[in-house]
Amino acid sequence: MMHVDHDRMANAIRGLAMDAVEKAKSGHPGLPMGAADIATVLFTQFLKFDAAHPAWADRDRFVLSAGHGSMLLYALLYLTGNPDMTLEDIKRFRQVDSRTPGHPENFRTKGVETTTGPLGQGIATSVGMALAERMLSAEFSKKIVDHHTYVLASDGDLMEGVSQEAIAMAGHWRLNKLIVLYDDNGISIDGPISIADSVDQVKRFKSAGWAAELIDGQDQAAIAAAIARAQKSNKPSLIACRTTIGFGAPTKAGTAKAHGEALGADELKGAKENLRISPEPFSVPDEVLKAWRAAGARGASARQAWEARFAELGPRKRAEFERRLRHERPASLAKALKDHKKKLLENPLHVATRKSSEAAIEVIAEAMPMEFLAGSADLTGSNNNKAKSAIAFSAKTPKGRFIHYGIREHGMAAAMNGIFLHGGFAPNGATFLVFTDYARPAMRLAALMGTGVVYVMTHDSIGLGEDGPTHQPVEHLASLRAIPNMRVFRPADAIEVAECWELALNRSSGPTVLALTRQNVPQLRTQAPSDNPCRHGAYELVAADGEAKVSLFASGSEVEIAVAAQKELAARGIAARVVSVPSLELLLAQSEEKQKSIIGNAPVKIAIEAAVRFGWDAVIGHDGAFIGMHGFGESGPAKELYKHFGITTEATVNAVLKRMS
Ligand SMILES: Cc1ncc(C[n+]2csc(CCOP(=O)(O)OP(=O)(O)O)c2C)c(N)n1
Repeated sequence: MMHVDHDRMANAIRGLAMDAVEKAKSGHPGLPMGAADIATVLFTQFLKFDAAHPAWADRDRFVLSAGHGSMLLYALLYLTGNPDMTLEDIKRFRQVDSRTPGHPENFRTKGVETTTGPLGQGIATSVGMALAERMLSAEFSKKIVDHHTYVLASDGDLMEGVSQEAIAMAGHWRLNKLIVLYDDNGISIDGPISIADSVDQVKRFKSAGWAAELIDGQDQAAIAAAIARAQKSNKPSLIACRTTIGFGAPTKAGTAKAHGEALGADELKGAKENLRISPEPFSVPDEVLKAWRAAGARGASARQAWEARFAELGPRKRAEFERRLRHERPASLAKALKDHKKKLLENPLHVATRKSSEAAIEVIAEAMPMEFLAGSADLTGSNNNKAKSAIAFSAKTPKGRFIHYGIREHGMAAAMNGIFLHGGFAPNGATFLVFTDYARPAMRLAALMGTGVVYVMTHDSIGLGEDGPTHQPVEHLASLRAIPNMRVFRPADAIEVAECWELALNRSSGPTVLALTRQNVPQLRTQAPSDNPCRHGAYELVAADGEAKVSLFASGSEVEIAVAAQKELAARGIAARVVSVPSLELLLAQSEEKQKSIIGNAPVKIAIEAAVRFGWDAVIGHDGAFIGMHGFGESGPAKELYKHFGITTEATVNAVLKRMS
């Protein structure tokens, strides 16, 4: 085969990026042009991948954390021969329904490992990927799992706070197969980085337990030598690659003008002349394309060798590995939870839902001990999501299945995305519900990408008591429910907790929040039908005696209040029913007919939830009564607070009487 030199291969990336951005009149040419040498060295000499099989389990992962430079990734996918990326796709950059959207979307484009664009998310997600690799490798052996996670990160990625959480975790866990290539071009949108930042990134990473060095990111030999060193390190590695943004552009190179807009006809012409590439848009010389295709097929033999090793595993181990990667649950899970519910009916548990969640977790962890991967952001004893059998994960105990994430809610949520995307685990992470605010950007991405992660969010209302309004969520349920594809469950008792856990673990198309109480609640369910009524979001828990005049809707800890009010109303001769609503948005996603059957047509509709009203009008109507919070909470014992804010049986009964008079 004819030898094509590195520069021509790198310039093919530059040419495609410039042309695609120019055609779309939108996008970011600067990063692909500056980082083309890094990408070319990585993809032609180091990255273990087979372009024809982008989902091969033991491939190296490549995360473009600086998602705005998406044309770098699309050019690489096309050049290396990913079957789903054609030149036509490149020409449709940033168009509706294209495989080349503004920022990389893993659910749209094969070969894109994770969705990036919100800066910092990619690097934080990659820590979860590297963590999953470490764990799965320890379990299934290096013969089956042995790959690197490479990240291309920009100044913006490293300025975002979440990157600090991520690098601290990776350093602490000694994730030495994580290699971050930092596109150190000193430029962001507003101009030189120096106007806003003076961090020494090499020192910063070193202090977090990384190997770190600064190299010339336009020098292919230096890049290759640094990656080779990083591969041998016993620490995660940062390679700060000094580059020129918009490399090759005659007047815009090295300036913020190259960052985020089309170069314009003259500048583009000049850049192509400088780089000695054809003025013809989207043209890649045959021999250059061939050289790239050869690079894309370079890993085929490694993949085949892996397949042979995999075939040597026993059939059970093979099936287990494949099931785990498909995010399917073992058959034993359903049975274990069914038995658990049966036991609860025989011996009811009148405890906080965080405690009944702990009881469910004991059963779940026994059914899926190696894939159920819990963790907490330093609230393990309060969140109650650690199974007794689970030992802590650490650099020395990679088979540990409980992760002490430290006080890093955002890093935890992003890492969970990476763990899920890597495959092999059902990750759940815990903190207080109010601190979902700290994890929210990663939770939103989880919903967008459809990662089946579970958030165990305890202390879910004013019911947490004395810690006061800083710790008492009021708007969080509504705001989480507003995220498309986010499922929020607020179970009322031990049986619902088990049912919601089952639904959460079987959901591989999106994330689930389990909102759990600090305070005790009674077990209200006296039956556990073989199907799971929580799957409709709501169901009638207590029927009215005769035709219902009143429907009481409640979630979580307030279902107890609804049940008590129903009894009191019955004593006064008023027929009321109670509908438990573990998931409001799931109820509202049911068919019209199903919703009608659950919501019913009693003339008086009341909702009770120790949170803001937002969202409940869809069930109770504008004229329905809402018993809940109207502002922030207060510090005090939980029982006093419920009285103080009027979230009581008495207030519920009075609201009914007022509406019936
Ligand atoms: C969380 C977040 N905040 C803001 C932005 C908008 N944004 C896109 S790129 C960018 C900065 C780009 O600077 P740098 O990371 O150095 O990239 P380069 O200029 O090298 O392409 C910003 C602020 C974003 N994508 N994500």
